[in-house]
Amino acid sequence: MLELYHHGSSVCAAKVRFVLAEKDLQWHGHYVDILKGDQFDPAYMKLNPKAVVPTLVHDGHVIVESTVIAEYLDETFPEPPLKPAAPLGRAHMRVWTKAVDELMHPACAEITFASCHRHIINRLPPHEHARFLASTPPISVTTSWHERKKEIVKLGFGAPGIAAKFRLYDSYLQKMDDALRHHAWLAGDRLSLADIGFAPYVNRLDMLGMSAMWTRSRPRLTDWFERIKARPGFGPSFIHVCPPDLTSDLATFGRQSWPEVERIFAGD
Ligand SMILES: N[C@@H](CCC(=O)N[C@@H](CS)C(=O)NCC(=O)O)C(=O)O
Repeated sequence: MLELYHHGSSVCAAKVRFVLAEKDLQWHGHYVDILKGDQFDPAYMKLNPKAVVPTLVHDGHVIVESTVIAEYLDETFPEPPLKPAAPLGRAHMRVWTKAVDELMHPACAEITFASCHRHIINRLPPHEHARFLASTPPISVTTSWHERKKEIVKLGFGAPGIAAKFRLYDSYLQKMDDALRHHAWLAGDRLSLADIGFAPYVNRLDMLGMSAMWTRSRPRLTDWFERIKARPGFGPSFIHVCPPDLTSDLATFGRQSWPEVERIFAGD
């Protein structure tokens, strides 16, 4: 049995849901509301000591780290394969998935909190707000997330370094557009874990109403995302699983944040 601990707006959880959907695997979900602090429940932290989602439990075996989970699922359930057949292709694919883990994800966490999630956290009653911000373990989304989350919840776009995260994100949108000049998908002619790894990060901007970051000037990326959205697993993995109030918060707060984003790129 496959059990997934996940959350509606978690990019890392969306990656795993998308793999499960592409492989047509049945799974049982446990919803962990990371905006209310469910991830800090000691029972959950026994499964995932970083207090993050997702966590996969397969026949009682616990597997953490979304990129590791994605590869585990691909090896355990090989059809259809989501890795290029040749070692060189797999190396190219892993350069993309490594960039997701090392660069895109930390940038996405900051962008999402500065644009939207800080407003949701700031709606918590004072005692829950304080407990929520105190609970992040020392090693979590990043090794500085405990302090950084507090800072971004307080200062939003005023937190130092937010503009750099948007620029980094933007530079990867350009790398994707460039790569798609040579083949239909990021690591070759077939959808792979590289595309599945990046799809949640492009979708995050889309749900924040920030798709102009690629639709205005990156036609290959625009086409790629249309093809991602056309896959049968996209709706169930990315959209339907996100509670309507959270979808609405992402759209509303994202729209309010857009002028700040435009200011960042106008300063280039
Ligand atoms: N490297 C981890 C990162 C997981 C992660 O950062 N998850 C986020 C949601 S996408 C989370 O659970 N955040 C909890 C928090 O901010 O307290 C993975 O790929 O699984």
